[in-house]
Amino acid sequence: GSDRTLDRDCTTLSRHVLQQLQSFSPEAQDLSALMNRIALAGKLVARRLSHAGLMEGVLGFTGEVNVQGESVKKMDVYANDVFISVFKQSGLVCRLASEEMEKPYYIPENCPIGRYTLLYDPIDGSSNTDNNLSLGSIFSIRKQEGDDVDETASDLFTPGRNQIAAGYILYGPSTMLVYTIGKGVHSFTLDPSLGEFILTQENIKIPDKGSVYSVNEGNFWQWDESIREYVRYVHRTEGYSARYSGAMVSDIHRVLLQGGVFLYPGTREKPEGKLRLLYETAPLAFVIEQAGGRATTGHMEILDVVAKKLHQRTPLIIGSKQDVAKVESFIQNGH
Ligand code: P6P
Repeated sequence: GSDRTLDRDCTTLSRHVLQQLQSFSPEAQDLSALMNRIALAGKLVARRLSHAGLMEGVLGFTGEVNVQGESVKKMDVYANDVFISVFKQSGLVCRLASEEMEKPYYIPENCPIGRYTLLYDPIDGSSNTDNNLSLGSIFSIRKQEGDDVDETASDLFTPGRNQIAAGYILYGPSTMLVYTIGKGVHSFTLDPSLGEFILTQENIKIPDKGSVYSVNEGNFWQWDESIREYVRYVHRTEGYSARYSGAMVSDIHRVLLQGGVFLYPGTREKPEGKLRLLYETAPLAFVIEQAGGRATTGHMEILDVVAKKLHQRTPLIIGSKQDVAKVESFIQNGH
């Protein structure tokens, strides 16, 4: 009846977090407030993206190159600043680390009491901005250990299992937010008329096996032979489809819902691959593991990898248990 849908429409993200934790402890309130801030950042980015083609200065490049040597799009800069502004007022976060910043951004008024660190990729797949294709933001929240007075952020160099929250925002035909705080994976859809993310699906479970493999086959000759052998295997095996969008948030969201596997393997030129551990592969691994899937470098679980540098890369094989195991079997036994 209407009260059920009304109840669902009132299941906002912040309320859902408190429901998940069945607690109103200070930590639970913190987490609820943090997720509410992520939602606000997502709304601000979504709004900008929906006007991208209509406003001056949104599309295209800034003419700069970021710390990764990649040309910076105006949307990258805008989205990066959105997260900083949103978390500045939060009082909760002392540091923000992102793909767009060489060093973490410290919020002095929140430090050192700021109990949390936000690690994020503000716009993942920014090459899709100018052609109106889907893209995403990826976030990871960790507790701050110690007061990091030397600003080395070395307390971040611990396994991804230490994340307390992680997820992504998918800017697609609708804007969705998918998150976990270690109690399953839940999705919310932005209702622009309400300006709220409304609960769409609780406790999402990834199928144990899927029919989609998602990898950039343009890199075929850059890969190890074992990855080429895996791709030859799916080419000759009935029932596999290739899907690759250029924005892994979209590709991994599809894998979460339909099953299958997304890969970004190492290449000759980049043996550790292209994706970043702390704010890309680790948060996505947390989500997929919580949904019953797996995420590995090919040799170890992503969530066990300990970063030595802020922008450390890892190869990524992520998705349904059986599909990830199939890729591993080629890497580990060469068949
Ligand atoms: P390639 C986007 O830049 C990104 O980080 C992922 O979202 C995407 O899957 C991948 O890189 C695309 O990289 O080398 O396949 O074009």
